[in-house]
Amino acid sequence: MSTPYGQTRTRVAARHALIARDGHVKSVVPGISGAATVILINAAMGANFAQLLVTFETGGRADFPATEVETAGYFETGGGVVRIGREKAKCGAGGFFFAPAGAAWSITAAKAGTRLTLFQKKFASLAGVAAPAAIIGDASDVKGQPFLGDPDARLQVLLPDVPAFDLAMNIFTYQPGATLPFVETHVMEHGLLMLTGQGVYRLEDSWYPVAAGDAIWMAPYCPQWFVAMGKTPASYLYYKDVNRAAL
Ligand code: UGY
Ligand code: MN
Repeated sequence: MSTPYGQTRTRVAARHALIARDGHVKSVVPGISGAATVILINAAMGANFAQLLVTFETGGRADFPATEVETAGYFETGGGVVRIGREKAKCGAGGFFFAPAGAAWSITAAKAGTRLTLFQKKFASLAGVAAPAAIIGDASDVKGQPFLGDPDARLQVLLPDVPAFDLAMNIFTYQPGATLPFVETHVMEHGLLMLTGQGVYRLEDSWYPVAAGDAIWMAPYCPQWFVAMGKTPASYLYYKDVNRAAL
């Protein structure tokens, strides 16, 4: 059933947001052409990063110059050719990449209908640690590990979990009925895209029914919890800032 006229599940609060597909409005983003781009989360919302959803047409492309911004990307559907500096590889659905700050990157030969999520932030370097290198990979090569011992809630950590990286991009997959084991409250910020299935997300003191296609922003210290519901597994892709000093 379509959303009743004049209504939406979208809610933008001061420290969290749920963005349902029905409210998407395109932006023109320099560097992206032949695509519909929606800036789902950014500083205008209160976030310290940006989350973009790019849906390519045939011949669409992305060309980003080398700047202080780093980008993690995930192909939900379709695919294309990813170039980061001298690295080049074809990505299909489930493909992902990390373009470090200081490296130009592009996507060409995107298949029509390709859905790509981008997470972008300004890189925070760490004294004495070499900056992270470019990565192009595929989520099917990353084994899901039981989350805090629960085999029904599995986490795929797509980028190396080492101090050089100041961001993480993970996929969390829950069997129906599985939950985050407790209400997390942490300094790390999240941007999230529901990939499959459905469930209920607790954000601060509100509980939201969520399903594939929904995006969520959680500010630092936003209390958060999830339960997967329905008859199929629920999964989400998410961003997290990591590995930097408290002060
Ligand atoms: O990595 C995390 O903080 C993750 N457990 N949070 C979440 O799924 N909301
Ligand atoms: Mn969390």
